[in-house]
Parts: sequence; structure tokens; C-alpha cells
Amino acid sequence: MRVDVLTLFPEAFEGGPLDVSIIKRAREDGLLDLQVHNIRDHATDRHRSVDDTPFGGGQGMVMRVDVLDRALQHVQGQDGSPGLVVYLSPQGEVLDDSLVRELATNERLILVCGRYEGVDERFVDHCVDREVSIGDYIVTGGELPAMVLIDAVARHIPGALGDEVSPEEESFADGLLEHPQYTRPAEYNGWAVPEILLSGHHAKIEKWKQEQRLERTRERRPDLLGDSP
Ligand code: 9WO
Repeated sequence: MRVDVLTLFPEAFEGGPLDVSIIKRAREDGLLDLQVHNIRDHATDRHRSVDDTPFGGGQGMVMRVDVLDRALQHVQGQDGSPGLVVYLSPQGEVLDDSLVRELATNERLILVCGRYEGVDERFVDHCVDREVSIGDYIVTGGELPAMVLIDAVARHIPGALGDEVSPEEESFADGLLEHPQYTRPAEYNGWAVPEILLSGHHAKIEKWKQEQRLERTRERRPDLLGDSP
């Protein structure tokens, strides 16, 4: 899978969470080809400006549609596939496990990271396929949300998790939270591990885990069960 990122801060993607562990290995193994591009390289004026004041007034600056479109066209021209264009914004549909899996079916994604007060809406209307939010809060720009999306999607590339693990067996694969986990020592500071896990009764343990998952989901995330909170 190829992922292109359009950003004013390409350095934000260097030596960060995409350069360690599972995602680092996926990139080394050629499963994930991440290409980061500086939007400012496509500014045309003497000052290389990428933003301007909003029509109708209001605070701050808006990213220019002409610069964004030029940057996008340049990157889309680099590969056979135009890719699915995703703009990360709090106005988008909220990312969940099913959207992650859907995005992961694309051979190419192009992620656009906004800054300032956002991008000219004509860019969204004419150039963006999906506007995606990673949750109901504002951050300083789309870069961190893009990294979250890339990490979540890359885990679904066949082979990215290695041979032993499958994302089908993870929490959320069946819409439930995970059961609690424990490891040695069996007792620490008088804090005991649930007896059942030490019993060796495989069937009973599996039943307990499933009960824990249901109970925790009902308690913490009833929305996942379709119940009201
Ligand atoms: C900044 C701002 C400042 C003063 C008044 C209004 C304002 N709105 C914004 C704003 O929304 N800035 C965004 C920064 C513009 C798009 C890129 N930025 C962004 C993306 N912040 N948060 C996200 C984001 C993306 C995906 N999921 C969650 C948050």
C-alpha cells in the first residue's frame, strides 16, 4: 500500500511513531510505502504563500485552494493510481474500526493535513473523497490525526503484524472491548490475579473472558452494543 501525505510540516513525520515497531517493519518490508510531500513546494508567488485571510472575515488564515490543488495534482501524477484523497478534519466522519478496514482496502491513500483555520472549502468539494475525523476534539493540525490513521490502517495490510497475529482477532473485530489481561507474578503486593485464569480449565477460562468482554462493553461503551449510554 502506498500512502502519500501532503503537509506544511513534513518533518513531523520523521523519527516519530511511524519510524518504530510494527509500522517501521512494514515500511522496511515494502508493505507500506510512505511518501511525505511539502505543500509549500507548490506555492507560486515570491513569498511562497500557502494561506490567506478568509472571505467574509473571521480570525486566522485559510489554506489556498490553488496551492493545495497543484500539490495534489503533482502527487497524483506520480503513480498509476490517483488514490483515495482523505482530508483530516474535525468536520469529517468519525474514524472507527469499520472505516479503518474500508480505507485499508485501497492500494493508495493520499492524506491532506490542514493547518491554521482549515482549507478553502472548494478543495474539499472538488478534490477530497473522504473527510475523516479521529475524534471530537481539535488539535493544531492534521498531522497527528494522519499518523493515527496511517498506523491504524497499516496494521490491516496483510503481513504487517507478522505471521502469528491477525487483526481479525483483535478487540473490535467483533465489536466488543478486550477482556483484562494479567501476567506473572500471580500475586504482587497482595494484588491477586483472578483465580480462574490459574485454574487450567480452558473452556471455563474462555467463557470468563467472553463474559468480561460483554460486561466491560456494557459498562463502559454501551454505544458499541447499540444500547443508549
Ligand atoms: C482553528 C481555529 C482557530 C480559531 C478559530 C477557529 C479555529 N478552527 C480551527 C481549526 O479547526 N483548525 C484545524 C486544524 C483546521 C484543519 C486542520 N486542523 C485540525 C485537524 N485540527 N484538528 C484536526 C483534526 C483532524 C481529525 N480529527 C480530529 C481533529
